[in-house]
Amino acid sequence: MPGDPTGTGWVVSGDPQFPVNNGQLCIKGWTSSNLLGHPKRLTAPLLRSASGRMIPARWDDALDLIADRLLNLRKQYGPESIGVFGSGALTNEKAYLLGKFARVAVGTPHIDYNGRYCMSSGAAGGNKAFGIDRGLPFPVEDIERAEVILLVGANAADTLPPIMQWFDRQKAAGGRLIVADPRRTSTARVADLYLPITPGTDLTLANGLLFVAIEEKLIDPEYIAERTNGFSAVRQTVLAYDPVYVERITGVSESTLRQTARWLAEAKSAMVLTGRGPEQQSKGSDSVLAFINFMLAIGKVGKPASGYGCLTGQGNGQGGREHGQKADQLPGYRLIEVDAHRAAVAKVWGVDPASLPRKGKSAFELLDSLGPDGGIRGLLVMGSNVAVASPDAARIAKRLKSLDLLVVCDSFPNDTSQHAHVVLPVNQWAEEEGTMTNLEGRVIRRRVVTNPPNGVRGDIDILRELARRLGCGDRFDFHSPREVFDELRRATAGGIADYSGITYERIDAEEGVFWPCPSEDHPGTPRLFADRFGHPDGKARFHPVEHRPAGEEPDADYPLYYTTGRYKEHYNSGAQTRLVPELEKARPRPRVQLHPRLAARIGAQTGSLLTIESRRGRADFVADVTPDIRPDTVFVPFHWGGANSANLLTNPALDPTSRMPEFKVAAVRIVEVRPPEETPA
Ligand SMILES: Nc1nc2c(c(=O)[nH]1)N[C@H]1C(S)=C(S)[C@@H](COP(=O)(O)OP(=O)(O)OC[C@H]3O[C@@H](n4cnc5c(=O)[nH]c(N)nc54)[C@H](O)[C@@H]3O)O[C@H]1N2
Ligand SMILES: Nc1nc2c(c(=O)[nH]1)N[C@H]1C(S)=C(S)[C@@H](COP(=O)(O)OP(=O)(O)OC[C@H]3O[C@@H](n4cnc5c(=O)[nH]c(N)nc54)[C@H](O)[C@@H]3O)O[C@H]1N2
Ligand SMILES: [Mo]
Repeated sequence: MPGDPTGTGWVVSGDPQFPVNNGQLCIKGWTSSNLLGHPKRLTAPLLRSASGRMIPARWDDALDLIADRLLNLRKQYGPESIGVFGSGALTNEKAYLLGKFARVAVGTPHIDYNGRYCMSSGAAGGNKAFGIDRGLPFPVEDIERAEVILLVGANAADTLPPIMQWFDRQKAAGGRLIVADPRRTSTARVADLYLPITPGTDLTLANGLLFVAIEEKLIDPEYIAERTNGFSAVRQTVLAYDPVYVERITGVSESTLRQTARWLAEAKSAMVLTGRGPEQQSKGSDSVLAFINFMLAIGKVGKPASGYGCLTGQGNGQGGREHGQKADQLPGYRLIEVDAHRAAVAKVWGVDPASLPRKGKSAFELLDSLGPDGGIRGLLVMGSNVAVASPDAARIAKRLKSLDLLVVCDSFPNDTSQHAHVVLPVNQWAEEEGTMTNLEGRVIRRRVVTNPPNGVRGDIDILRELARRLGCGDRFDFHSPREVFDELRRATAGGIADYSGITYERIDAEEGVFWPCPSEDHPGTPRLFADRFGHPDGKARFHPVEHRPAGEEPDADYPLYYTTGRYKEHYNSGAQTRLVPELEKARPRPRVQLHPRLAARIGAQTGSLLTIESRRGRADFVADVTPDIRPDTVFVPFHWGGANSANLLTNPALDPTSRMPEFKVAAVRIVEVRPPEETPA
């Protein structure tokens, strides 16, 4: 095919008319066609034989076996012995159906998803402060018009390349960009001001910004009085966060702190946007609240081109958290512990509200309960490679191995399906339709462009067929994503994330529709909070939050901060991107970033092989010596499993509100340094 750079017969290109990316894609996007006809693609269900080998099987046999084992577990140990694990990679339709499957067909409370590792702290902060969680309460085009933007622990140049154009235009228009990150990332390099923050201290930084704003009379008393509640308690708390104290904790100098506060507060329009840096901490939701406190106090939320936003992660990171695959949620962003919410959804599902399970375990807690002693003996995984993505990965691998039944639905074998008893091969993105909701709350469509290989089925078909075998066929008789979407619309009606006015036809005609959209003649809601917040009184809420140490701080035994994140060329657990030759060639393995001063102290250079150890485990990484990181911190990307897994070392300390694990802070030591010539090729 002409102009086919991947040689796959397919060309993936952006739509220049689409208002979010204006046609731009990242390297993972335009090489993704490699995955459609990939030789590693799963094309038949696999069953583990008595000898341990995986053997191809007929669909009916695989589905019968799964249903049979699930029924047995349920009979012997009760429905709570079965867990379900979903994903922000699933379309809205699949996420919705998976939540219903767990609660209605299986009857278990234990369903959660990888968004717990991703969006849950940002979501918890937004819900508490604003009464609504939508990643960005405004369209991305507003970024261009913001005079000042503070990006906290978000490396958008690598993780959201198509969005960077909005920051480029913002800067071209004279705007200022500030970046807070322990590493001088490619995003930090284009910033006007860079804050080399100590890992795990974002909350203190934000309280320090508010201290400065109060001291320098930069706050907006009128806005605070009219649009918010609870400022006095926050004012009281932040009085202790003078710049000298803040510098000691965060490593950000007094002058830089004051400059940041002034730029943001004095601008006509300003934004604070957070990524996983401040969120993936055992105080992630309080860190988010601290930044929101500051933005509310300077009167910048709900004003034009202003506000707080959380940069959503996965393709459907937003929609994935709205339709009930989270342990505490039901469709439409309803809560499973609220009786009125249970009743509304039960009515659409045609079940007795009392039959709906209550809230289940959060992602890490669910995985850590696998096996006979934990009580969850069977697990269905749809769209996550939990063996690589979870903190303290060796502990989770052991848990996976102790299951009576592990079912993995995926297009490729991965580090998790290695432990499975049954693997079911599913469609990929280009082979099925459905909807996704992007970081702006814009519901968009996924379209079919090619047929799946023979032998492959859709996730929705799998759920229907399993539900039928579990005796619930009539409630899961869906033969297309559209049919699921029609029920989703009804189930979300009246909820916070109300999709009832959204149709596939409208999405096509309008370049996506923003929720809430309560009726077909409602225009959708691109901008939230201009007039009111989501709480019943329409006001935003301040929350006093205090500094506290990370779950584990460096000490004499483990003297270094360990933090983790991403490369531009790989995606999450790497299950797909490690299969794409161009990406694998560009980044064949993880490297540990460390500062020249630290390298000199331990006798390492670029290319040396370092053995790094935490209280959970040890792993070898090739050194990448660079001044672009704090001297007290090492950084490793988490896209690999096995012996190269960053998560062998991470600490599963959980945020008490969001139950988000602390991927961004642990304490480690370097126990061995081998010279570059001993590094395996
Ligand atoms: N190329 C690529 N793009 C992706 C993904 C991918 O895997 N690869 N994944 C997608 C997903 S699911 C997500 S959630 C997003 C994530 O997007 P980002 O949030 O941008 O990604 P991360 O690299 O996890 O973390 C961002 C930065 O946080 C910094 N950091 C570490 N510790 C701290 C801290 O304590 N405080 C602060 N302020 N910063 C800290 C890291 O140095 C890193 O540069 O990316 C999405 N896009
Ligand atoms: N140390 C450390 N660990 C982290 C993070 C970090 O920053 N540091 N970040 C965390 C974050 S933000 C995230 S989001 C997680 C992500 O990590 P994972 O949850 O492992 O997500 P992916 O690697 O995207 O894996 C998705 C799997 O689902 C499959 N898949 C994709 N689409 C579908 C579908 O439609 N149906 C089915 N059945 N399967 C599908 C893919 O083939 C792949 O095998 O990792 C978390 N883990
Ligand atoms: Mo994520």
